[in-house]
Amino acid sequence: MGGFTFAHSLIFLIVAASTLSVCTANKEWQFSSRQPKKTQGPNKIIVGGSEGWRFNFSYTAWARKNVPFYVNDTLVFKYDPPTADNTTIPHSVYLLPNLRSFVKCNLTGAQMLADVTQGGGDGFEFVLKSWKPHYFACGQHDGIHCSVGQMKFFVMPMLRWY
Ligand SMILES: *[C@@H]1O[C@H](CO)[C@@H](O)[C@H](O)[C@H]1NC(C)=O
Ligand SMILES: *[C@@H]1O[C@H](CO)[C@@H](O)[C@H](O)[C@H]1NC(C)=O
Ligand SMILES: *[C@@H]1O[C@H](CO)[C@@H](O)[C@H](O)[C@H]1NC(C)=O
Ligand SMILES: *[C@@H]1O[C@H](CO)[C@@H](O)[C@H](O)[C@H]1NC(C)=O
Ligand SMILES: [Cu+2]
Repeated sequence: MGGFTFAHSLIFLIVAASTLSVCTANKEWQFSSRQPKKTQGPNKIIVGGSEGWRFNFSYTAWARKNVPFYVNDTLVFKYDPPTADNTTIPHSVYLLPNLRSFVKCNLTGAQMLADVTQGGGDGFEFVLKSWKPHYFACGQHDGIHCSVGQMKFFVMPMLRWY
């Protein structure tokens, strides 16, 4: 029984030591992976969450809460297509050329990504393909949805660390 105790103490020490080092390694991994957020593969992000793409919701605040965005993430814009009885407010998705146009909600020179019909069903999907600022806005009513309706936001996608 004397050998038993010694062997077990030794095993206990080894097990305790290795558990401790695993814990330490784990903590270090968690710490180093916190910034930037390390997630598996590209994400699909619904713009506005459960609010979707609508008038009177602050997408600037939404985008700020949802950073970081990554290259190859997909943004999903969900909005009702026009109906025959005109009960929906039609929306669209534009990419504005620069910060100045974004601030002023100036749609001249903007690129239409999705028209009023494309937000239905599973929504309109846009993949963030490049590492540059993307300025999004609704193009309806000459920029009124963008300015008064707050239907604008920008994202600067980061490169994901695999
Ligand atoms: C937007 O919000 C304002 C102020 O709360 C409200 O008066 C207006 O009816 C809203 N417009 C739409 C289209 O929801
Ligand atoms: C819906 O809007 C269209 C175009 O503005 C108009 O021609 C049509 O009469 C409207 N329908 C109803 C039911 O108000
Ligand atoms: C809107 O943008 C266009 C193209 O960038 C520019 O030529 C025009 O001057 C701008 N308009 C205003 C009111 O800033
Ligand atoms: C984005 O996806 C493409 C195609 O799958 C891939 O070639 C590229 O390396 C990805 N870029 C980043 C930054 O993850
Ligand atoms: Cu709109």
